[in-house]
Amino acid sequence: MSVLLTGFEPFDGGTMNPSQEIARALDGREIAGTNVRSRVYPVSHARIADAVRAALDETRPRLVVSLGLAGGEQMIRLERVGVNLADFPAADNDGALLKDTKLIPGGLDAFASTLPMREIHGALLRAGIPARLSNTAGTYLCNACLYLTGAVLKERRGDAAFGFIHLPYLPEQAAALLADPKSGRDPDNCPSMSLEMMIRAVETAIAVSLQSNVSRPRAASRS
Ligand code: PCA
Repeated sequence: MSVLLTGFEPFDGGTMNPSQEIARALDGREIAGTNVRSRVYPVSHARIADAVRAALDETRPRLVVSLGLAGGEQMIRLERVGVNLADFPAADNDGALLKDTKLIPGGLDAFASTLPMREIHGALLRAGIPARLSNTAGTYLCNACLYLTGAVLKERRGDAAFGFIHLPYLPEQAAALLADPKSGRDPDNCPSMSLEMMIRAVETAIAVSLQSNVSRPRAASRS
């Protein structure tokens, strides 16, 4: 039984994405006796559903923790819900700029994360890591990842717990934005968090989820 940890490739002209760095850093690690297997998803409406399906089929996880960058966010953001809507603030990496589009026509309106978000939140704060609960993952690819993970698990009758965590910029990204006058970044509001702290946050989220009751063992017939 494994943990599937997913990140996203860089997007919107960027060259880094903390979620990709964390997914790579933790790939193959063991947390609370469970092996972490990582995948990096494309920032692409056309390709994300197949990528989610392939990752779930290849790893058959008991727990799915997905990560993405929320540029400008000040802290770790624990997403509680993914909605059936693509309404992009910017074009994706294939140049698609979707508006008012269902991720799955006729699908459920939303999927709620089944990670123990309240416990994760408390554990992060106790570990000295700023974090907050969030009721919207936006309407871009991170929301699509959360919604589609819920939808594919339901389709496969999977019982893995799943959820999404948004991350702030890495310090290097914030510094590059502040160095670029064209970025329009306000020096009074350009937060970031070290990779080391974000890795600790994700390790904590995985450990708390594995120790909680929500990640029930699979039925023998499907394992
Ligand atoms: N963040 C974007 C998509 C990929 C990522 O890392 C988002 O918040 O939707």
